[in-house]
This record gives sequence, structure tokens and C-alpha cells, in this order.
Amino acid sequence: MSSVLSRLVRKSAPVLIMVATAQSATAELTLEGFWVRAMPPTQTMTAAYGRVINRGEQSIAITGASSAIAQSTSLHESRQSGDQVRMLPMGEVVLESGDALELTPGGAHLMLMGIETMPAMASQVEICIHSQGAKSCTAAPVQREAEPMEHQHH
Ligand SMILES: [Cu+2]
Repeated sequence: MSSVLSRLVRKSAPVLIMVATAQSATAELTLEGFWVRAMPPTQTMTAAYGRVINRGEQSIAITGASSAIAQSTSLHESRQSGDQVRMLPMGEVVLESGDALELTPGGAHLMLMGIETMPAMASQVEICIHSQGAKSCTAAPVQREAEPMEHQHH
């Protein structure tokens, strides 16, 4: 994981420099339906899911992500390789106007690593997605599954 992280850090550096000198209007992303997977308190990693939407008129590049509970937060994708599903850091994601990035269990997700205190079930965790000069944040509930479990069918 550490080599993956250092690669991400190195890759993001030129992007940050470019943003600092650009004077364009800030582009904001909309975050919808975000939730964080509940994990046992002994774990130091979890994942967050939801939908990142570009409702603006211009394309927006996602430059990173963050959460106060985790030392590092990054976009991962899941790739099937043989019998295994592997997680890989996503390359730069650019959302065109009207596009959405779906983060779902088994697919792309936000990986939260280096968590000292795992958040409790039903608590709220702030999740932020960074784009050019802007940061979109949302309060994501901590839960076990995508939908509240229903057992109406027997
Ligand atoms: Cu992952």
C-alpha cells in the first residue's frame, strides 16, 4: 500500500501547482447518498460509497478526497483478475458536464485508510471530494449495507 500511496502523492503534485496558478471559476461537485461501511473497531480501513455528480457546465477533474477520520482517502476501483477482485487506485477522473461517478460496493469506492478510531454504527462521517480549487463535503452515515436491511419476504 505504501508504494501505491507515494505514487498517488507524486502524481497529484503537478495538479496542485496548476490549480494554484489558474484563476478560473471554482467548479463544484455534488455529493449524493454517501455512506460509510461500518467495520469492527479493530479495523483501520473502511470504504465509502455514493454518487459524485457534475451539475456544472464545464468538465471537472477530481483531484483527491479526504475525511477527518482517515489519514488517507483515495478513489479505488475494483478489477476482477481470475478468481480475485483487486483494488487499484483510480487514475485521474474527469467528469463532463452532467456526468456522475457511482461509487458502489464491488465497484469504484472511496478507500479510507489509517483510521485510528473506527466510527460507530449510525454516526456521521464527513467525506470530501476535491476538485480544481474546490472541495465538496457531505455527512455520510455509517451503516453495514447499502440499504437498511428489510426482511419482509420469507
Ligand atoms: Cu479499496
